[in-house]
Amino acid sequence: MSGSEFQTHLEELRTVVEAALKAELGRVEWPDSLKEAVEYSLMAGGKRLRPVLVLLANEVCGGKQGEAIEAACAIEMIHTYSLIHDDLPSMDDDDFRRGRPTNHKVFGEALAILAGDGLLTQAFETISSANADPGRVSELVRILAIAAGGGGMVGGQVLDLAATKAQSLNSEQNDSNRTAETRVEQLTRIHKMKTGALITAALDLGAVSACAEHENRSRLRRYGHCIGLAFQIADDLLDVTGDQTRLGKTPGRDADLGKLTYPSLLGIEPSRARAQQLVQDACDAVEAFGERSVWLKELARFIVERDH
Ligand code: GRG
Repeated sequence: MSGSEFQTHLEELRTVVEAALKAELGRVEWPDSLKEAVEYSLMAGGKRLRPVLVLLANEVCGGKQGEAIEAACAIEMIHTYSLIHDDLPSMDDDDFRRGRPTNHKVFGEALAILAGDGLLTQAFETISSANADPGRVSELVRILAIAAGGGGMVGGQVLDLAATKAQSLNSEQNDSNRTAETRVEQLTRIHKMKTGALITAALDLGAVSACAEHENRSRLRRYGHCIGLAFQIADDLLDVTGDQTRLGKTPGRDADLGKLTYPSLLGIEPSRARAQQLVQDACDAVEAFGERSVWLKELARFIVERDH
């Protein structure tokens, strides 16, 4: 399979996701202002990585796309809500996202918070109408809730905010008690929760949609764990080396906010090497799927080679 075949397949899956998200938004009866604010962020492009992972995991387990599409939409809704809230002045305070001004810059803070809330709750309505038997639907809901909640993304965000605050206090006091290795461990824990939990859940949702057996679910979760961390390292590297036009957001924010990042702790080249090793581990995790694992392997490589 060539790189262009992979890009074509990726584009096909993104088109399916875009159409399904648009249809979901079309169904809701919300105040116009809320719908406009939600549509502004949800339909602003983005790589659609998480829903594509749901569809690829479903595909590799021999499932039908129609049984995974609600889970794919739901996870993208959760992801978009997290970006809207993350950009708020009380969090990362960012002005630019997905190539346009952030939600609160256009609609104001109150509506941006409510747009996030609307997306979070809609995600659960959407996933609960998945085309599956009730036992499987409840498992899908459970996977998404655990990954998005306090033990996953929300908890990771809390730890990240606390670490950023501590980091700025420590640097003021020139506290060098903690070793780089301890900080890398701390950073890895934060990212496993903040970014990794949702990425791993995407794989599991796809597998459950396809009624995958226990071993295949474990393989996909292992793959998700590796690409989740690789994704975060790549994101940190892009913040140092990326270009605003391609990124669609402001580079250099991590340094401005005094955030712990892999390049600041390990250096640029060792961070790249770590990401490459994780990609290799991810590919090994799905080796047992044989030929069918090809798209997942390509996606793992794309995650670290991307420029946005
Ligand atoms: C506010 C509850 C709450 C959580 C926020 C994930 C997160 C938690 C915030 C995002 C902050 C951030 C920029 C993290 C770096 C990794 C990341 C999730 C990048 C954005 O995801 P992409 O690159 O974005 O998949 P697109 O726009 O392509 O969907």
